[in-house]
Amino acid sequence: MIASRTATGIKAGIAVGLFSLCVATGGFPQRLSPRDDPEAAANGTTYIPPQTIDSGDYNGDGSDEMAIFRFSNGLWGIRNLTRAYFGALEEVAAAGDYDADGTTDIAVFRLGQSFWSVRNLTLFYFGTGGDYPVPGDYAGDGTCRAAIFRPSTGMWSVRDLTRVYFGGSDDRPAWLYLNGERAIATFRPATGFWAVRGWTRCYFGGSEEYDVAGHYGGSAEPEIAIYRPADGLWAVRGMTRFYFGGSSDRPAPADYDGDGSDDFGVFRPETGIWSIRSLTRAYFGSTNDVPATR
Ligand SMILES: [Ca+2]
Ligand SMILES: [Ca+2]
Ligand SMILES: [Ca+2]
Repeated sequence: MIASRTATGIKAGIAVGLFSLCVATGGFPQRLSPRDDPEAAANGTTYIPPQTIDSGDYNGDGSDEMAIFRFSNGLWGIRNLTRAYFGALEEVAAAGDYDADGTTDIAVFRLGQSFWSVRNLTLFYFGTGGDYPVPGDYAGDGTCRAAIFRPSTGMWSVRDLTRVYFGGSDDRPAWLYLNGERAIATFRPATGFWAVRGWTRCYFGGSEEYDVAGHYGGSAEPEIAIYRPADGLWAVRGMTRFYFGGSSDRPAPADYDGDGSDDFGVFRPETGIWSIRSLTRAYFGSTNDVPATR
């Protein structure tokens, strides 16, 4: 657990019975890993929406869009493309290409009930309270499948595909693709231990960092990487280290220019500014928004 960290972030107390939402911003001790704590969120306690996006190419042109999800009212904003309301309180963004047509579909996952809703496509229940949504293309067939990681037992369950036990309650699911398939992978914040099923185990980073594995080198093999908000450090294992971003920034790595390599990006909710290293800066979104791209 990472409760000792202090960071600027978003705090939402959800009073479920009243459907009231009180949002405060500013410094407070909070977990920072973007996939932390759906259970707390489901119970109506302090909550940062997990970042559970599988992909971010909303128009299928090969490059990922800057995109935001506003958990307070379910607003999705896809830059230069569209805005839509889809989702509600206690729902987190779970975008991915669920129908395998090459475009990322807007989708949400309702914490606590494990209700999935994919815009214009489908609705279903998959999982149970306390599960982390980990949608992804686990078969390498272009289809993003609903999937959950259950920390209490270490169970990964991919809808209509498979069930695997890997990791446990100290672990967070890590987004990582290996040779075109979403890997079963975990990051343990307490020790910085990474485990990627069928590939590698190593120590890299720790409790002060986000896991931000990606394809920064443009190959089918991913790179394990971390982002440290305290000082904006990006460290890509075996590749590079540099400073880009700051304490109020959320990492938003994605392939913004469509060249096949992930780009280093950060989103600063306070000002709505996106900075993509060596590429561009843009204003899009605001406080209470989380990046909805990957
Ligand atoms: Ca695109
Ligand atoms: Ca699609
Ligand atoms: Ca790129």
